[in-house]
Amino acid sequence: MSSSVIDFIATEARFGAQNYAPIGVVLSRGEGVWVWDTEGNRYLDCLSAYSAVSQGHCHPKILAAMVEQAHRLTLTSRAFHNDQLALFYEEIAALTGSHKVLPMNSGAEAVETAIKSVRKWGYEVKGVPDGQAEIIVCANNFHGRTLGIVGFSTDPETHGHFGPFAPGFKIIPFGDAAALKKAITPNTVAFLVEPIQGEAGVVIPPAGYFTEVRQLCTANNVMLVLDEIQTGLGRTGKLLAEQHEGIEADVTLLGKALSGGFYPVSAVLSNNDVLGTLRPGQHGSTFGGNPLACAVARAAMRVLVEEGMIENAARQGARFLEGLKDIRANTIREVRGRGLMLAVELHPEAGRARRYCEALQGKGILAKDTHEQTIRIAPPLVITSDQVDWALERLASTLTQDFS
Ligand code: IF1
Repeated sequence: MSSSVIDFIATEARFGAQNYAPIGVVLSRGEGVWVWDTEGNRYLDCLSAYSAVSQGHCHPKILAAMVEQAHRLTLTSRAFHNDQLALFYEEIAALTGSHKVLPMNSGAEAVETAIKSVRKWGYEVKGVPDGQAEIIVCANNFHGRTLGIVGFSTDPETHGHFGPFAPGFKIIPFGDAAALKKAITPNTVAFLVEPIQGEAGVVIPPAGYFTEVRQLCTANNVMLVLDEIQTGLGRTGKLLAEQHEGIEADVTLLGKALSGGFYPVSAVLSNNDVLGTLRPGQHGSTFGGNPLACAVARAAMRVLVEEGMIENAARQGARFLEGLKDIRANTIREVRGRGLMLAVELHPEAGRARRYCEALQGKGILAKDTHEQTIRIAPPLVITSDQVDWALERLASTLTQDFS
């Protein structure tokens, strides 16, 4: 590594909390599917900032919208109206078929907002005794890093030594509708779940699972809250992952690509009166729904649709998945994916996925491992067939490499 790269990394090590262990690359520029490091080396980004840069790095139309709005008005607080929020509401509601919207900033804030809202709905509409609301979640979930959320994580790395935690959460296996049926009680207000478990390693539930989940939630007056913060906005080849299952959530959470990677923007979307239970002064955020966030999100949603990124994700995702499945390598235990949300799980004896990610970096691909044995593959939704084939060549040569 040249001295400038080591300086950046050494300085981060000197001053920064060590809550990440990044791959050894210092990025300085991004455009579309490509990013460049400070040495001028080019990489195909197969992480997309965990699906926040789905529209491609530095999308010119989102940038233009951000600059134009930044010259005019960035933040007013919600103490006053602004001329972007209503337009954002109209456009996100039309796009997703939602009736009520609550804008926040990070994904975790959207999740926390949903938890507060469904509890409030439980007490004030469903009639659950105060303080006894139960929310069902799945093992191996990932919904963010706030204290409330890590309290119902099953990953010791995520919740270890952060207690004590809030009560009122039940954990069941993902993909098991019978377990959900058994866990529901009269005090259950919601089932919070990812349509596909991302951090767990792109875990796709059995066909028909969400049809049963939808029926169980409806029959028991339980709100189905789908965390589409990673799966949403085209990542799986449809606008929302729920569409693969032909169901509709009661509450949908969006984040990440809602801003195309330009700005933290998240939203809680509801098709019923869950959000209607909130009264002025009962929830809020300094930056939630600010004009800059709304202008950026409007442009991010517009280019996603107008430039056919969702359809491209379906097309290129199918190509990518087939190409990964064609790789003959005894290191591969399983290849999984839907749209451009893909993962390669390695056999334990193949060694840690991190080593393969480091080898991929040397071949011009940036990918991230998850839970030791799995390599996630999630390029921007603008990827072309040639770029998919380019990436597959390098993945094949890396995965057939013997790291013993
Ligand atoms: C990190 C993971 C992915 C999410 C889902 C809510 C959130 C996330 C389904 C919270 C965020 C990020 C967080 C980031 C890495 C990344 C991640 F590895 F942590 F688990 F994508 F899989 N729901 N995921 O995936 O959104 O508050 O971050 O805006 O914490 O390292 P956020």
